[in-house]
Amino acid sequence: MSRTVHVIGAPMDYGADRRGVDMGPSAIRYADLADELAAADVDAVDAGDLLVPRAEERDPGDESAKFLPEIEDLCTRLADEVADAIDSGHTPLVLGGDHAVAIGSLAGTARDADVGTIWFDAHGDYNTPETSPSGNVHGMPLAAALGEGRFAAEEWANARGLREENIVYVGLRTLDESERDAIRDSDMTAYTMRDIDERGITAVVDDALDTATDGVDGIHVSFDVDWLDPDEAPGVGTPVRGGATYREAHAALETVAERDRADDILRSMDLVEVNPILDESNRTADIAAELAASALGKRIL
Ligand code: 5AB
Ligand code: MN
Ligand code: MN
Ligand code: MN
Repeated sequence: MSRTVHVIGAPMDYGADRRGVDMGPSAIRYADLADELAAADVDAVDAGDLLVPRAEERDPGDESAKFLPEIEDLCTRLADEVADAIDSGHTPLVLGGDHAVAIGSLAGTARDADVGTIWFDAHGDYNTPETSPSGNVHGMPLAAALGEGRFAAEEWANARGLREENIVYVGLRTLDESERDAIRDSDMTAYTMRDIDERGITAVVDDALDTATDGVDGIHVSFDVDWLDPDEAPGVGTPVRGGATYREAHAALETVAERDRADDILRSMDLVEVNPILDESNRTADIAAELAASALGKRIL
């Protein structure tokens, strides 16, 4: 039976300091996402973009978690749409927007199910309003989903069925001090770039899949394009050197697709942090569109 992918644009930049990431969904569609999905042999329904009021019309408010009420509004609607798509037997593909949109994706995908996640990112995204050095919520989505710190009181942000022991980072390469301690104290699993250097990307992702899928109904793949090396993907707001190569990124997601073919594990996915304003001729969006296809089963042969 063929898969139906439900594409949802979440053109939000409230969670990041840099304007432009709100144009991510357009850039990824412009990069022939539809053709890429067709090449992956899936049916795709494009549900269009969620409506997001311009950040210029709003006040950032609380400096420790900027635009949190606006983020709540968007993420609540996104969570409903993700949950509805899954109820209809579809696979939601959320196009960001900054990574704060994952609060909505996770809340939706883990509303009525036990869920694990693989977090492809240079960053840990595990700050709370109490620990964040920036107040930017795109550095907080995992803490929000797990109800850490002040997020305990933000029920909309908590992903009910998300299990900490099924959360796996792949390819971390920079953490804030407090994040490092919190990740060490948590039940999450973290593979850094160093693990990829030593063991190769497919072995690391295979282990990540074992952990993420253990005892759950399925997994959410959250893909922050700053996981890629900035030479490959320059269109991001928070670049960090030493990231995944073009082939490592494809191989990582092909490994996810291979497991999915065997065990039907892929429940939902984000592609976030594409900033076409900082990009070189839509290069980062091109890769993002291609990577969606790799995750959803596009094969060479
Ligand atoms: B991204 C930083 N840890 O909290 C913070 O791009 C960066 O979603 C967050 O991974 C990067 O501001 C968030 C310094
Ligand atoms: Mn991120
Ligand atoms: Mn990141
Ligand atoms: Mn970023």
